[in-house]
Amino acid sequence: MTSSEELHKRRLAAVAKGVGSVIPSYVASAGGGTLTDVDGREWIDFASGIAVTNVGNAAPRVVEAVRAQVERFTHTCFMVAPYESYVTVCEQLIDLTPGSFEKRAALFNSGAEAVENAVKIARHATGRPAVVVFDHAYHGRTNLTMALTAKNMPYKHRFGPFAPEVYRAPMSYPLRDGGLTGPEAARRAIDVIEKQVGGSNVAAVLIEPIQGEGGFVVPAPGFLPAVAAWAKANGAVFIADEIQTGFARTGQWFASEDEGLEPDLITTAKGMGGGLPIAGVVGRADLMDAVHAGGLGGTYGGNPVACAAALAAIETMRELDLNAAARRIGDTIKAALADLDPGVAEVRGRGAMIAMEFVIPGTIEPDATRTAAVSKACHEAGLLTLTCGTYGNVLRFLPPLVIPDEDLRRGLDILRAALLT
Ligand code: PLZ
Repeated sequence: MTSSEELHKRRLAAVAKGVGSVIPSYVASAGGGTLTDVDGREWIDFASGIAVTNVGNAAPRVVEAVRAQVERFTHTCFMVAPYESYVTVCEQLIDLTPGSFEKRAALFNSGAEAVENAVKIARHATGRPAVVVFDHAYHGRTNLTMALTAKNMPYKHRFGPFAPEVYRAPMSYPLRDGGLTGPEAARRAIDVIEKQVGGSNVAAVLIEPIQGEGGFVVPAPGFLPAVAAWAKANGAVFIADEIQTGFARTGQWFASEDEGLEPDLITTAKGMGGGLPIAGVVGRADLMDAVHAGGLGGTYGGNPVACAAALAAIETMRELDLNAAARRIGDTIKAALADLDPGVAEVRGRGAMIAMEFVIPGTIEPDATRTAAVSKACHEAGLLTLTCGTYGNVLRFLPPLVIPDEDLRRGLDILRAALLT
């Protein structure tokens, strides 16, 4: 097999520099808890391809469903000649998402595309222009979703001008907002919205129930319900971006469930497809059906191979009770990191979406240097970890939900050793 070093040389001459990679190794195969690179080195997977392979890589049911579908047909375009699996995936989205009201769903290819479509639907249904997003938010890299995303480097730098009518409100970030309660933080955000945007101009309030790229920020209890209630009272569509949190990642089908939220619309992607690209928007039928026929779509949205994979992934989550698995993984990680070092301000998250935030000891000043050093030490010892956060000072753990206990514990041993470096 060609070595990683050789492949890297070829890559430098062929792949645009703007596309980065976390590790310098090239993958040969991957399973439920580990990746093996072309040099035969094994990596414990605490990344899941950024919260995608919740059911593991090459999950048996997904492989079988994809193989069977590819043999039948690979693409007709649902807008041209429809097929059953698209309808079934929409039915599953309707069943699995919170909200007892009548729902409809539509399928797309990527998270960013789902977010763009949710905004299109909200604007169309309300006839209003403004979209409210939050500090530290991440919603994608397309033009509209760059505008919705908070962080300049690397996502937005010199890529403007951005789409208009996007307004940013302060987030509830318990470690960094002086300990505001959820309702207090919501009041602060609502003040900004009312004074700077005006309730009657707001088409949608868009928020990640637990922020992903922004630093695994878990808002204080009561924040999300208060923001959702404000949206409802003001005729704005409340959209939960569950692209990273969804599909059993946080120990529930959707993180919104933890605070009893019933978002008007939910965006999904990542874990939904068991590794194949598929995304969805699901929510209130009156909003979804407000759009004229032909107003939503795309060549590949809900591609039959991706739909087959999604149905197999959902079946796997049900059969293996991956919600319970996510909660167990979270408990194990939190227990392993309980005796904190003074440079770790917080271990937070829910289910198998856990992170630690590094600060200069005795302060809450972000320590991105130490975060990068610990992450690098993990990589050198064969543990694949990711960083995140507005300040680059958060190390996050997103293992596949099927990770064998032994791999999880080996990974945590590596992490604990890396913390000593
Ligand atoms: N919304 C909440 O987490 C994708 C981005 C990685 P796409 N997060 C990983 C990167 O650096 O590009 C994400 C997300 C939330 C939307 C998205 C966008 O999903 O499938 O990457 O378009």
